[in-house]
Amino acid sequence: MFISGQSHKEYYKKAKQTMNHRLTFPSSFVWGVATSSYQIEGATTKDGRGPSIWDTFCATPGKISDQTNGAIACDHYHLWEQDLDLIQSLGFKAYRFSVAWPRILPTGTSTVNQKGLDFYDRLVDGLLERDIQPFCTLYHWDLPQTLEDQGGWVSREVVEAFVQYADIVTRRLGDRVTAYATLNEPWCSAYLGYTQGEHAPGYTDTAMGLQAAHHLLLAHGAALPVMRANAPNAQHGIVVNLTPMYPHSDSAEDVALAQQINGFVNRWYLDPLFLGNYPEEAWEAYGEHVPQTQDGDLAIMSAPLDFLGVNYYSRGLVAYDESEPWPHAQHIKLEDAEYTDMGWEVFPEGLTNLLVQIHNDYILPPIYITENGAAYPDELNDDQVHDQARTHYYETHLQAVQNAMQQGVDVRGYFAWSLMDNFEWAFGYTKRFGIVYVDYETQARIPKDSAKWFKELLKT
Ligand code: IFM
Repeated sequence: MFISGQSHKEYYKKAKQTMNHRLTFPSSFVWGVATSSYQIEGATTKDGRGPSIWDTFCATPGKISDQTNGAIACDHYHLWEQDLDLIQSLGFKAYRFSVAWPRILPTGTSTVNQKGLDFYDRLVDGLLERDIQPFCTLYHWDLPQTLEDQGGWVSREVVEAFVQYADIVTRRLGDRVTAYATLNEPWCSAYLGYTQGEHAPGYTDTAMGLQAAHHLLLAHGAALPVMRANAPNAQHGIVVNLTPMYPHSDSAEDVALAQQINGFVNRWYLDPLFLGNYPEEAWEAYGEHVPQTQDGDLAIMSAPLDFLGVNYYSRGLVAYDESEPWPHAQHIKLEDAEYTDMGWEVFPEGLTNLLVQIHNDYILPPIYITENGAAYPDELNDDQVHDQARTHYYETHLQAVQNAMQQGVDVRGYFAWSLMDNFEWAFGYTKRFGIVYVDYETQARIPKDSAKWFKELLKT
């Protein structure tokens, strides 16, 4: 996760050389596509769904770049059957979706909305009928607004609320689901939502972010025994986003900075989950902002897992710069590198290095790559989208996964982000991550060339 020692030129030379290698994965390898509730479902006021923090955030002027929201999104709530047909037609055998907490418990706790549960019940059955394994994430950022009004993830009471919610969903869906993830990307919920403010609920306070992170992992750990009791044959885990940090130069400052940020971004989550403690140096560095904890919290947070979901998009490349606010990091853009429409460097080797490094640093359960993909400014012409750059991204990242597996990392599956273009949070509908193009006017789904590439790949 903290990696140094290879020049950019060397990397690109090597990446080109490895390009034509064949992709060969074990026959048991799980191939899937991923989405999340708020990004695709729409129908935010239908059938008793309560408001979430994202409905509130989107209604706040200036928060979403194109002033949109998830009210309609891909209208998946109504078009789910055709979407499952689409997944099947592309040859994927697994689908990672998330449940919208405010559909199940419109005010966060107590009153259960049966219609919300019915929707996911039908979805899961629909997947099984099509021979697609359901991978269900319980929390992909749409916290019920009522819970946020009571302090959200900063308040310890949210832990009990999450356990109740996890209990209700897993009791209903049970072992029909192949794998449950408690949380998607707790760093994003905590840091982007409470420290940096780019995501809902939009606070800008370091201590709040760290307290939220603590309660997220605590809620995750507290829910696991309940989930296991309700679905004893399902796999139970968590999904984290990991960004391997690289120093821009070999200078002592750059190297120390990359190591420090690795502590904040990656180890802040992995150490509690797999070592049962917070990384010491990062804890020291946060000083007065560290979270309030109680005895036994870390034991709960580090409960054994059946799988770890890893989301990877890019690396971090940092240089120490005194003029930047603490921790004095300048995020470097290279002239000779490729970047996606998000401004994220295309760096497949980072995925290999990351996987090998965490495999060496922790005793891990099997890994699924639960998200990987790229946004590009796609153009639709004659019902075709020639998204060569995206296909190239997938091909090279799959090679990176394969390289890690050859070095002993136990990766069991790969989910492309995303099945279709959708609501990209603070960027609204301006970024397209799908392998299927969505015409938001007509809700037509048009497989891009990358989807056709996957279809061919999966045939073999
Ligand atoms: O769209 C998001 C997703 O919701 C979480 N992981 C990163 C994706 C791309 O930004």
